[in-house]
Amino acid sequence: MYENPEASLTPEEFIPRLETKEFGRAYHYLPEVTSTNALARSMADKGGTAGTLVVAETQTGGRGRLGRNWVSPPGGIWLSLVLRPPLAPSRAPLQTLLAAVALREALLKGAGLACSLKWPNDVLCGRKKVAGILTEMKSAGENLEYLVAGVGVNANFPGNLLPKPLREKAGTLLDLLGRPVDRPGLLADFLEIWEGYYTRALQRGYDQVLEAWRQGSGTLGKKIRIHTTRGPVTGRALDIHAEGGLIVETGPGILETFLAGEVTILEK
Ligand code: BT5
Repeated sequence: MYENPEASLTPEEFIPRLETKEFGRAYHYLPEVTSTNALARSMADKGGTAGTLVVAETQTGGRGRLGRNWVSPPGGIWLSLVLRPPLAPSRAPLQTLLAAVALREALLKGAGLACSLKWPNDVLCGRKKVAGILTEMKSAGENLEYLVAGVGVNANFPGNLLPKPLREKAGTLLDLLGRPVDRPGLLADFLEIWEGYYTRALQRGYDQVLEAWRQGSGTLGKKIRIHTTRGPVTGRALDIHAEGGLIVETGPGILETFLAGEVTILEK
């Protein structure tokens, strides 16, 4: 059994590191939970404030998009943050990009890893996915009541704890670095950078997020296949749209914007 030698994410070890104003200030740490997103949503339903953070050491029913499963052994960073941005529900995908940009920056700062972003919600190091984001929301008509941003980072566990079929595509920070990362420090940095992007986006709009996403992207410029509800479509990923969709040239001079879907990159 792999023993984890580094600091834990208990409030005692984490809170002294936190320098945010709101993000993570209501901190709920659990050794085990079904899904931090499910718990954060129920807290938000009961009035949980913006910035409420749920972190678990392990999840027994971690969720990906579209009902998929997220494998969450101990040693990862499994978190969900409650947000209440003044944003039309149709623009909620921007919050996924915003969290991805902040996580990429935190990984560079805290672990020295230059990762790339894969639309819409993946963080890759090399060709392996080390983190994923699941943004869920509750809206009341034209208004967003709350949004729960769930982030899973494969931090301090070896990749062989993941099921075999996942190992080719999934990586962990421990395997990449050959040593554990400082999880409380990385989480505190991430929240600080995330809050910075979030606050600026609310004040001045999302241009800075889109620009940082373009710079960190490993998707733009590539030939891709996008799996959508109407089947697979092939083309070249050209740009990110102002509301977070992916603009793809699907034929000579034909540009289509996709708001959701699963992307496979077809070239190196
Ligand atoms: C995601 O979904 O990438 C979103 C993952 C969000 C997880 C966090 S953990 C904290 C919070 N609470 C939750 O319950 N969820 C969030 P998607 O793009 O659908 O990718 C899911 C797919 O990634 C699965 O179908 C697997 O193929 C693969 N996968 C599962 N576990 C993985 C892992 N630990 N690392 C890399 N890939 C994984």
